[in-house]
Amino acid sequence: MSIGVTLGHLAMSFWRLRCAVASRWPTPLRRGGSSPLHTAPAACPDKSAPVFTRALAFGDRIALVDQYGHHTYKDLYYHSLRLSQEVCRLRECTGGDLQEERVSFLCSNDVSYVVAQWASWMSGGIAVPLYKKHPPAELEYFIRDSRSSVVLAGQEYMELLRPVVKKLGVPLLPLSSTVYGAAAEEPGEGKVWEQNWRDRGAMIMYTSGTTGRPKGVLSTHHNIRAMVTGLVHKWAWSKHDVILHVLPLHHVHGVVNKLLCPLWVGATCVMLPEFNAQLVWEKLLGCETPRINVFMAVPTIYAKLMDYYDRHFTQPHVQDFVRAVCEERIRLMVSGSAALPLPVLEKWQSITGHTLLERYGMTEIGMALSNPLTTVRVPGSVGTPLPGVEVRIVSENPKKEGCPYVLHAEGNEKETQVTPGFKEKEGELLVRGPSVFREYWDKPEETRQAFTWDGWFKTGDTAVFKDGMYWIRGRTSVDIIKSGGYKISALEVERLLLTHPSITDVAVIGVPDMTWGQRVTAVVTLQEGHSLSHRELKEWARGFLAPYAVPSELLLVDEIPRNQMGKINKRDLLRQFYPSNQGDLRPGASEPDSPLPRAP
Ligand code: MLC
Ligand code: AMP
Repeated sequence: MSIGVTLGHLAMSFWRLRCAVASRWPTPLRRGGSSPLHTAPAACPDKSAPVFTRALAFGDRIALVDQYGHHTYKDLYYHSLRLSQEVCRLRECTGGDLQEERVSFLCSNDVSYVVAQWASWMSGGIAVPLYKKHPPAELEYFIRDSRSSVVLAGQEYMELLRPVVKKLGVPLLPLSSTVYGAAAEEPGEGKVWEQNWRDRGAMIMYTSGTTGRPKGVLSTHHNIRAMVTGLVHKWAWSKHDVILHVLPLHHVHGVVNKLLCPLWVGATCVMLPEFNAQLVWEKLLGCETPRINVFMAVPTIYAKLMDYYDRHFTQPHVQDFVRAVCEERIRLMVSGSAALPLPVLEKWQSITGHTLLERYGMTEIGMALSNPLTTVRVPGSVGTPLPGVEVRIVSENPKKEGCPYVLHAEGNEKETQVTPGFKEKEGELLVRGPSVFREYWDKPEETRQAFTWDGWFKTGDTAVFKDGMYWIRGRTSVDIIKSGGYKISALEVERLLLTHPSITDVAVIGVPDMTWGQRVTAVVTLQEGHSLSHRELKEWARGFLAPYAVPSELLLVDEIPRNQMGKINKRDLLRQFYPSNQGDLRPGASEPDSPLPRAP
């Protein structure tokens, strides 16, 4: 969205700033302060039970603040229970248990999302969150691939979804309008949750791989519980916390770190419909209650917030105010999902007084590594393993016999042991632990290949252990691009571009970029006599790809150089076209020439 601000907006911003100065702030929750965790008695004794089983214990506390108002834990619970009953009626499921049928849902970032997620779980289904910015062809793929038996939708997405579900023959159930506003009524007798949740599938989130279409990452309730409780412990979440939520809700960062963690402890989640720099600053600095004291985002969002700051907070007294408010009120600011550039960390530090806490994670494993909450955070590093997480750094064993990999270092929350002779030696990061996913949905072979013979998940990230911390050096594959915190398969974009009638050959590369992390750039050759502008390419590609995967740059060339095997060396390509811009293609990412499908 546009961040150009009218004079009226500016006046409003300053009115809000003044209001914030004048108000008395509550006792600040200081960074590093550790308040006791709220341990509500779980209404369900099962140690893997989902978050909604704790909701009634938090009763009238405010769980969510969105564009529609304030929603208590009780409201969320009862609205979800009603919806789960509707789902079960629709599916005619005996005993009110869908037995892991998939429930896709498309909702905005507001109360409807939480109700749809909880209702999926209450009815015994696996939740499959969809994203509004995916074009219909993508939505169709996710619903079909997950073999969803029902699709739930917020009122605003009914029109978009109707033709998709009609084609697939899947029932579409709209969320009732009462979900958004009215306080929920207690429906009849109480419900006892007797399921054995542990190994039950909870959620499928789609992620891009180097080959093939996106894969559904299936995590169990036990996995999700481990992700949540690890973070709750490490970052000292408490019921007094108030987080500002601005991320999409079809990825682990937005779903687990920013939504399920606060709901687990009885805290409050203030949710914006989407990221907007001006609104974020207003929420962080304003005098509305509940007051935000936790913020998490991808590096691109911090870059965009700083851009807004540079353009609008130019006066010294405003800058002093911004820093004072952030230091006083906010206890934790986290960055993740992509490498945090040092200049972003440093500038954010000078603007707000906060050293961003950088952590590392992945859809398949939740969060694995984190800088500390209370002791020194090391810029550029991603810290040490979270509770319950074990990691290894390894490289391929050149010898034919014995273990297929050589161990450089192995660690857990408490310590890391380095193999003698392997000090500070980079290798692939492996992860093991209760948060590691169950399977790629319907893809047993891909699942098998994603793990080592002895059960460690292969992240595909290059890492090193140095100075007591882990450092991520980049992807082992150049065909995975991270842009705006989204993972994009270069090969998938190439496959699509090759279907364009004017394109004969293509290489998609991730060009380092301070705001986006990497820019998706298409290097293309055209049919003789054809022309193609970037605008035309974007318009065409938007019909098939999510906005973040649409190439943000187009380079037309006469020929794309290939080696004798017919492969393109993308690192060479990057060097050729961007000779002064390779700093972020980090050393050590040992990518051989990447295979590229030939033009048909
Ligand atoms: C959007 N645009 C891009 C782009 N994305 N251009 C280049 N590169 C990109 N990646 C363009 C659009 O086409 C549009 O152009 C304009 O920017 C505005 O689009 P938008 O969608 O409104 O963008 P904006 O809201 O500014 O989005 C930026 C963002 C968003 C950073 C808020 O990308 C975002 O929410 N990222 C978070 C992703 C995330 O949650 N990742 C976590 C994955 S989990 P035009 O021409 O139409 O104006 C994970 C594990 C872990 O990674 O560790 O957490
Ligand atoms: P996704 O597959 O979308 O969940 O993205 C996971 C990927 O994001 C990881 O495999 C890393 O490549 C990247 N990532 C997440 N956090 C960080 C970080 N702090 N630094 C560098 N890369 C990160």
